[in-house]
Amino acid sequence: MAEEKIKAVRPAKAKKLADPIAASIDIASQEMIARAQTLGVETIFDRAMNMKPCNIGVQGICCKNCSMGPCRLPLPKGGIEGEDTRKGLCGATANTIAARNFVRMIAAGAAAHSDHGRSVAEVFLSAARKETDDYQIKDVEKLLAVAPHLGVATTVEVDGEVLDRDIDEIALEFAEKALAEWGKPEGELLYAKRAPEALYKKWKEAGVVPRNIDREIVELMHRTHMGVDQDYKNLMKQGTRAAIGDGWGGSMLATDQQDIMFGTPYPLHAEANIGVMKEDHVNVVIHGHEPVLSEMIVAAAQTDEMINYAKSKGANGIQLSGLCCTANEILQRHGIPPAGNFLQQELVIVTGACDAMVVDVQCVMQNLANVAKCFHTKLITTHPIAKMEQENVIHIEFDEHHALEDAKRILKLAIDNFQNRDAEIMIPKHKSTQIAGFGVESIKYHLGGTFRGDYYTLNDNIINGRIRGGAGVVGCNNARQQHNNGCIAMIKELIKNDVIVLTTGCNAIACSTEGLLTPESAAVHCGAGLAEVCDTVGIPPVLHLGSCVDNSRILLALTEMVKAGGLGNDISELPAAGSAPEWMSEKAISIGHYFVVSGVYTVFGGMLPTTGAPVFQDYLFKEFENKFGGMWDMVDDPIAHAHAIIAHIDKKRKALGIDKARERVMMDFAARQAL
Ligand code: SF4
Ligand code: MSK
Repeated sequence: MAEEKIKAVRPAKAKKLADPIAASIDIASQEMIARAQTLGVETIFDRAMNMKPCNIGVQGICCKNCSMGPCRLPLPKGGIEGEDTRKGLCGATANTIAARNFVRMIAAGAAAHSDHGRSVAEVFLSAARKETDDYQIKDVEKLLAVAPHLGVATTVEVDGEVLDRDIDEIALEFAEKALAEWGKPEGELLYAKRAPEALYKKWKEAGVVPRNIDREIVELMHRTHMGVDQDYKNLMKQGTRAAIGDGWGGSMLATDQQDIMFGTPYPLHAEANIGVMKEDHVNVVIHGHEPVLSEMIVAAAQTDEMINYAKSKGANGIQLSGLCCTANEILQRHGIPPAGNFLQQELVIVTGACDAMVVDVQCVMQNLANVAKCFHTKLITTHPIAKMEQENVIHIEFDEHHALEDAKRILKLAIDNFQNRDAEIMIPKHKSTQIAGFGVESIKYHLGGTFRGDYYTLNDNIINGRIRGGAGVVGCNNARQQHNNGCIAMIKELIKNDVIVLTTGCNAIACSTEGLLTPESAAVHCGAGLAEVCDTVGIPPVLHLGSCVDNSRILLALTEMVKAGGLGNDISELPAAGSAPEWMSEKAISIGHYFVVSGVYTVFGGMLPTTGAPVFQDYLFKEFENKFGGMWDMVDDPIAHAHAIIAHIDKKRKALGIDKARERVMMDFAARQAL
């Protein structure tokens, strides 16, 4: 019985429990937190009550890069007066320690995104070589669009005549060149030239164009080893190079190759939140980041073989749902609903209806195994680099050469487990609807029109003041903050002030559960100008652009805005900003930094690990603006956070001379048609 299993993992000592309402603004999550507590199942929300973060670590000034430490350099009470004499045993200053820690976060984040990208590139190469039948080149148009960026010709000259080149040949050359971007011995990251010319020039002059994706990460690890680079500015220079290698390299290549193999997302309708699970179906929840396996699970779950097998076991079908960015990947391309974001992963199991949770890489909490132990849930790891030590975890290693077979094996395990449900099922009723699946291409279509084929209409609406500016709001949840509150309160304030939002990751899922991803939400939450544009073109005020690696779509959307004209020559001139109100992962730091060095003012909520080294922090928050036009900032309060962004947008509007919005006119039919 579930109760006996629960007793086996219940902490011996009574601990403080989280207040469900203070822990999350989402009602479904509140219900599941309360249920977990009733059953004695510990979740992250309770653990956050009992373990406080280290006050020195949180400020970024603890060094453990050698065994003479850890050396901790707390800020003196009342701050630093005069010279900062703090140093570690080796003499490392607070600036050096904080910078080393910061760039190691960039290294880890860039490595996570880029290693994901490499896995995709390897599968892409298998597909291009036709070593597998399970993956194909699905989106030829996208392949033809991106191939020239890797120097792959799409036409061939025969006897003076220009002919289309064979698609298989293009795919193979693209696959080989893409994979080489991770470790080629010379040259520079080819995609860097996709940035606006003015930005590429700034990078070139500053010497930060990546040589290849891996090398910059390895060099960061070298330079942060004890006794190597001890100049915070020089450390940040290499951090910049690695971050560009992520955003404009590993992540962008991941997005492109996923689109080519699985299809470029276009707007579609879906549901969201834990309430998407179905009591009478086999519930399979897919969690992590890499879509190569989840694409196969989606395909397998739609086969008659699997559906009939589920029915033979007494279920009415198979209900797939997702968590974190794997959720975003299968949502964007198939309309599979997300069951939740990062902080909801344990709660999905607490329903008692999760027959299997299938995980790949990143953002997967180890405590899932302990929660799964309390119920009948099979927890299945699938990636050779991401296993769990707990005995109840099943490892089924996924191989792209027999991907569909692996996916069916996993699904069968889940279906067989349907009859083993042993706890009362409690699926929250709360779910919402959303329009997801936006991307650079679909924004162009919605706002630019098929014929115009650029972002001019978006720019025009910014110039005329209906849209004040844009914000890329991305990132995680953080158990040190109320779940989803930072994201939602901040975004509502932005759209109320006519700032259109592009979102990805767990922030996008928060928006979906809150109903902000529907065109109808514009009339409820937006200022008059943004509401008018959303109503006219039929888009939500918050556009879901995908997963964490798809932040590259935001970079390219900003680049398209620059190209469309009227808003300056570089991303840094746009009335735009970046934000991660509830960040927690090292990947968020890498994303934040590639936004900054692409010219975007980027604000993080919570705490940045820079506060213990004020000189270093000033370098990031102020001096960086002189280099690439973007800079870091930290504002925890969501409303103040939104207003920091709005103030920046207004500053940029003024610099462009568009601060006095054109006189509003009631739009007649012809004007609407033109829009
Ligand atoms: Fe301490 Fe220096 Fe070793 Fe860091 S590298 S732990 S500051 S002695
Ligand atoms: S999943 S990195 S918690 S966004 Fe991409 Fe969510 Fe952050 Fe993981």
